[in-house]
Amino acid sequence: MSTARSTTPWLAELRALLGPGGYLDQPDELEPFLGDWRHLYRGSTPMVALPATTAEVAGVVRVCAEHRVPIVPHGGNTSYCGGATPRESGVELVLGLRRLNRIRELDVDNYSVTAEAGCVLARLQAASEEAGRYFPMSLGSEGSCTIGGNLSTNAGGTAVLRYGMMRDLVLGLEVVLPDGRVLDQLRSLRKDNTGYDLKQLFIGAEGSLGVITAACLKLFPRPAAYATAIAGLRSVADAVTLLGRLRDAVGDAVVTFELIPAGAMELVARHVEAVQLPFEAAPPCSVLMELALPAPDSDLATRLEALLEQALLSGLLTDAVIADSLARRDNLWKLRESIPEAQTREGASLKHDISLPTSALPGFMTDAAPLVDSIIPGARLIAYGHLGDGNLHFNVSPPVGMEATAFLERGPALKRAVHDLVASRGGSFSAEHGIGRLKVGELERYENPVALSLMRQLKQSLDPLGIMNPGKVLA
Ligand code: 2HG
Ligand code: ZN
Repeated sequence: MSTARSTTPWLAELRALLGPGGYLDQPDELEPFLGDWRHLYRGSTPMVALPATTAEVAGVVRVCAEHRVPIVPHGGNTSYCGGATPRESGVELVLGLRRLNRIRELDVDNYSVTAEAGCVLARLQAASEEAGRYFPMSLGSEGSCTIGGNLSTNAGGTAVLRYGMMRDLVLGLEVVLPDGRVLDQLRSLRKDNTGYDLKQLFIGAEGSLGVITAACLKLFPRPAAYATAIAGLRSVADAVTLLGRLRDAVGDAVVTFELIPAGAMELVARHVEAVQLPFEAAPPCSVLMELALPAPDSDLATRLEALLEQALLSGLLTDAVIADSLARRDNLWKLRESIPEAQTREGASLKHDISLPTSALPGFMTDAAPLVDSIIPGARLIAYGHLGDGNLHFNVSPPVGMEATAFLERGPALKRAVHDLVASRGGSFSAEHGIGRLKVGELERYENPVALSLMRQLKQSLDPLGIMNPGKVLA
């Protein structure tokens, strides 16, 4: 394959441009780039370009524009929707950003950091920490996902309640446009009212409008005091009430508020070693909550304890455990972060990444649970996650004993019913995982027609040749 293709002019031009070490084109080297980690898609490509500078990215894009070669930007390959996987045609170039990974500047006084797209999230967190600052984006895949991917999918995670999504953490952006020009808006300003906010166009666009090469991101005071607890409750409605009480009492100190239903605890208990369950019997709902303050505050845990005690006395909670050591805190976090892995180990699952106004979640759950059962009788609904910001991973495992194929065949019917219900309540079918290839049809179905036509106009005007990650986000 590589000999036949080596005569293709654009491949030869890219080899000359990038030099040895700047691309991969042998079958075994290409292999890791051909599939997404959920095994939803498997495509093909003749080359993975690995530019190390923004100028090289611009050069690659110019060659591709000239030869009409589609480009698939690729970060840490942790997309949930196949956004970074080439399609099956074999004519798309994968543009790997892992060599473009420098932290260009960390401005302590300005509370900002400028990093390149291929920088792994955990590295940025560590560099911020070393400088006495805090970068709050926090996700299960932080050891391998990259800043470029976080921006391109507008990542969420477990601290959105307090700090917002990736979009909210951006001060400036550098983007290579589909014609190879570089949009340099790497400003580190908190106030800048100079026309349209162009950077926002590229955040969440999954590489369909250009390639994000670097970003200037907001930093925050480093938390010095934490208080972490898990509470058992009877219902999602009670969890929403608890969240209100907590926020009333300690305001923005509430960083994390994650729902863990009994079914999720059972899966973790079955499949993940070394996690200790906090309660003898799993309550219908549990909530992992974490408060944090920048100043040392030995009182924070005591205040949380008092709040939870009050809630217990008033009957809102059925149980509560405060993490009184770092090891216990880590254990609670491991319990939460292990849910996706535990559900995968259990077998097939059908995932829905939904969000609603937090106030609408209890009513939604009341109606959605019987809906699931009516479509797949006996199916196990494991709706968990970021309750504090209204985002639940409404994931379903098969009834015990049901064949995976028979179960997965019911997927489209279930998806339609769940997404229809979400839409009817003013919610979103993609809260934090993006559209990628997986949800292109859902966007067409549920997006407001005026918004959809504006998106198409934008795509057409920025990428008239249609070379930027075609078939992702928009059909
Ligand atoms: C999480 O919050 C991730 O753990 C994964 O977003 C969700 O696997 C999922 O559906
Ligand atoms: Zn999540």
